Amino acid sequence: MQNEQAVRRPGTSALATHRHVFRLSDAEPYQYRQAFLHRALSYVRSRSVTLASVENYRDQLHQKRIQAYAGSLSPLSRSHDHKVVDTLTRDGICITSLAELGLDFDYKLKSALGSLCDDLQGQFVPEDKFVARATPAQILQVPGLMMWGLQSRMLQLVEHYLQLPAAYHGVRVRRDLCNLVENVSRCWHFDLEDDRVLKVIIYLHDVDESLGPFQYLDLDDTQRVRQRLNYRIGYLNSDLVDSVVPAPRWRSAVGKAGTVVLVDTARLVHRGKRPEAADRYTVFFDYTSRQPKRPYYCNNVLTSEAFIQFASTLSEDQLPYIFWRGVPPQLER
Ligand SMILES: O=C(O)CCC(=O)C(=O)O
Ligand SMILES: [Fe+2]
Repeated sequence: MQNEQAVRRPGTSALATHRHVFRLSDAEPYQYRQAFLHRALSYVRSRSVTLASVENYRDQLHQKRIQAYAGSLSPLSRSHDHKVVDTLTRDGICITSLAELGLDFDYKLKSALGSLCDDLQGQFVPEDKFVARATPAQILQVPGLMMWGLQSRMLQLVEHYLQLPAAYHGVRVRRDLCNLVENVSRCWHFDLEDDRVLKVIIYLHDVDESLGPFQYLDLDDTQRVRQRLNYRIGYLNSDLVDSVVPAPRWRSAVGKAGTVVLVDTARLVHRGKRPEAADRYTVFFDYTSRQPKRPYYCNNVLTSEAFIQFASTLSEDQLPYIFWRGVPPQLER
């Protein structure tokens, strides 16, 4: 009190006076904490402002690129192709068949794929994993397989959907084991590589509910999960998804051998259902734009050497589809 009296100045209130009794050394930690909090808050604020403006800027650029590319798209010639692009645009998914697309695998491709599937049966898969994947060498040995995803009608469909020049990430031939493992792509998720990620999934045998169909939530239910679970990235377990979208509303892409599921895995929450009756055999062709939002998530299916080997068979027009990060110097013509 004496101390307080000592520092009280005429005309100041008790509260103000009280403040004066703090010694500088008492105030330091408080000031330090406040300054730290202030700095932390303004950092968070500035970061989110920056991120939001970067995001806006990116969206504007993206729209400009779409507008600039619109004139370069050659018109689709088949009515079924229009239907595919319209359905994909409206629903984020279109389920059709090789025959309906008029892009059936030829005999050589079919029989080589059959042998590859036999080889995959012999491939060792660790207990905690669920996929056996064809190696780059095995993929290149299937005549016409890598090329199937680069044929002009396929690219036309892809680019009409993406509305941008496409990057082709290649082919995956996979055997999904009938086992109990339920993690990563067997849990609900979005793919993050780009604003639009187009996967063309081909079933190599009939796939029913028990054989691990591709599963997805429609756009409205996807939106529900996004909002209610504040979901952006990562994997969601099925109980959590069930609490927002009950399992009877989950959609399964079932179909005969030769079924083609064209799906935007960045727009729809999806997963591969765990096969319960037998292994599932599929071929996946993957596409994004050439300036994907998160290029670090884009995995090359082939090794660089295998890509260069494959590229030696391509025309100049086809190179940018696979070398969207830039054509290697040894291939520049
Ligand atoms: O296995 C499946 O059906 C889906 C796999 C998956 O999530 C994907 O390719 O993005
Ligand atoms: Fe996925």
